[in-house]
Amino acid sequence: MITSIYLLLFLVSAASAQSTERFTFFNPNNFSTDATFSSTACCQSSINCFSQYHAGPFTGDGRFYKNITGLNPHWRVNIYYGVLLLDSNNSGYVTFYADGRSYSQTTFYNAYYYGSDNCRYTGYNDYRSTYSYTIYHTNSHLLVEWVASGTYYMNQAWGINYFELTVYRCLQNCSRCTEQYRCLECEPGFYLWKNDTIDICKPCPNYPYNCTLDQTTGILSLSVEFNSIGSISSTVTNWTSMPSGYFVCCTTCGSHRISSLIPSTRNITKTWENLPIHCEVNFTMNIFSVDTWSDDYVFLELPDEGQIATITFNSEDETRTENICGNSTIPDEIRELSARFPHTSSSLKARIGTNVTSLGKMYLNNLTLSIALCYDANCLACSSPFVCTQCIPYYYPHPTRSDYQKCKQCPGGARKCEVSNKLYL
Ligand SMILES: [Ca+2]
Ligand SMILES: [Ca+2]
Repeated sequence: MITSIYLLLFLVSAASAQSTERFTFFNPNNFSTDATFSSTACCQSSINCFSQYHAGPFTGDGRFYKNITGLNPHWRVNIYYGVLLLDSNNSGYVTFYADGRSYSQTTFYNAYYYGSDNCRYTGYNDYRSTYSYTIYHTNSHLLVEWVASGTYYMNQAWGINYFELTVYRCLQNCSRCTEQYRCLECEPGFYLWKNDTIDICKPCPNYPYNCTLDQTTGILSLSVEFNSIGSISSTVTNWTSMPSGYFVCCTTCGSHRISSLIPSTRNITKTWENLPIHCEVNFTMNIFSVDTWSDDYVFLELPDEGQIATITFNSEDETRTENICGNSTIPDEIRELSARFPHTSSSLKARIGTNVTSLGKMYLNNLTLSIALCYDANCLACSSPFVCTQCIPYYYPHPTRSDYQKCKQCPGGARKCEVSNKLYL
């Protein structure tokens, strides 16, 4: 959690949408130490620093560190800092660590001979060295440490006088990436669309609920609704019942924790809007047939196109032996209803219902809507996810293989072009 102190400590130079964030800070009070550090034992006003003073001789100690937390998703960081070795020469050294791994050692030996005399006692030279490391880093926290070791003599000090952290952020809405344009995982409510040159996290059509895109098949699965293990509150969004008020969400049927009940002769409807360009839709769901059914059926219907799938149950079926819920003497049944059909409109309205005449007979859960995306970013229509049949202006569908047809730019910048038979062969 970012505290107000933390905010004061950091000077954020980049907005969240930009590719880098830079934090420049130097206030010793915001670091932790294993020893006493003082700004009064440091340089004159022209150099911002603070240091640890040793009235040695002794064997070294002293650690100056900070655990930086709450970093935005990123793939690398640059760390820039300055180490000070003041006044005396000696045989100690300062090691810098990032997340426990050592990166640099600054020996004290150089201070007296090679520095200029800007700090602490005049007549004793001081040495400042700056370091810059760009490292692969993805965690939301980063531990930076400077540790002094070795043998010290009288009247000397070491310190840090600058620290700057540059965070190379993942693309917008990407929660994990390997480089700026390559995303591994999107934030909740977004799905990962991988292209040749850049990965994009696109919002799920039923935002803010989750969805996932299978990169191999090009199938986008929207969140499971009426989830048997999910939260109750998210499962009925945007569903309406006919007649209204009859749709009961989230009761139980035996050991099946959360299912949804559709009372007899009623149905429920939902509309999905703003679907990405696609060519096919697939519904799957579990249907619970409870107690007595006499060749009654459950249907999935597209109101504009009629019923596209039905599933029929009969409680007299010999295979039906187990009681799940309802009347304990009448066996019940759970079967999957799935329906796969061509579909291209950006809007999809589906209705689910039953003709069973008694109350409390039908439940459903784990409803999933999957759509086969036209995967190419420049594609307007496709026959399958990776076979585009119509492209945006200035592009044409270029057949590479029988199962792969991608949009390519028309030669000479033409707005419209077609691939010839010769090209095709
Ligand atoms: Ca000095
Ligand atoms: Ca029963």
